[in-house]
Amino acid sequence: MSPARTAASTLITVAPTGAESAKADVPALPTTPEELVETAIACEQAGAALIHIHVRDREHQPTLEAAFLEEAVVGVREATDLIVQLSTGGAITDPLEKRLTVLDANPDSCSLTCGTTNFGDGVFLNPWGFMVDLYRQAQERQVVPEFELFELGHVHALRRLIDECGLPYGGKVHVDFVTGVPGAMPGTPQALLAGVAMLPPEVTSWSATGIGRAHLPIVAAALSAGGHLRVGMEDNLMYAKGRPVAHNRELVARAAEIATVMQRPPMTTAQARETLAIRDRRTR
Ligand code: KMH
Ligand code: ZN
Repeated sequence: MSPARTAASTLITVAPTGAESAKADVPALPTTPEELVETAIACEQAGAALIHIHVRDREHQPTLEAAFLEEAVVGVREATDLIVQLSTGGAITDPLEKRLTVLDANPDSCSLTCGTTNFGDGVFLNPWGFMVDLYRQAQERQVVPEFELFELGHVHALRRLIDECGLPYGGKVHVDFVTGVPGAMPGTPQALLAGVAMLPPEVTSWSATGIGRAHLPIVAAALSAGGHLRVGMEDNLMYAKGRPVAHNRELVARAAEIATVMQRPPMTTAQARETLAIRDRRTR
């Protein structure tokens, strides 16, 4: 995509929970429906416009069961104007068939990872057939995908996906670089910029996140290069050296502050909905 299309404001996504950390180890992780909604409200007030959701069951374990997903979508949608994005990645142990059922919960957006990748000691599976099935389902249901890119090869796979399946619902193509996962693309400005340079011209916006200690360098690099931001406890549990994150709001507020200093203040939810061409499913 061309630098001329750099946005004047910053889309801040919050990914508050993820599937990897245990509530027992990280009590501040929002895992109940009440905690998720409280987090969503606080993060919207702090500058987030999109929430990337993984849900937990009553034992705080990651789940893709429909009732929990629907409860989260309805709860956040009723309480905020955030774009509600459900993870279709789930946990690395989730079967592909189960991950394909996520769109039944009627989200505004869904993640769509553009290929298989190392994921720490495990493997995050995203075979081509799964990507195509999920993409076609999103197109049919008018759900806007966020293409997750963990590897430079995923950028090339996105090219193939667009060639084979066309554009998403709404015509906008938004991608998110997930950098710093052990074994995947490193969380460095150099790797991020290499990915940005490879983006197909159909891409209309991109964001980036850095896992763990890559968090702040990637915030700075993405803002400098005209990108948007994803922050949250799915990706980073430390606010600073020796100081755990107490609430997702802190990460959103800091990202909003840095973006404002960089003259690209946080996007409103209305601007974000327009930027990503989100179909309005709000009921309030
Ligand atoms: N939890 C990871 C295995 C996504 O949400 O789509 C996958 C992930 C990506 O978090
Ligand atoms: Zn996720």
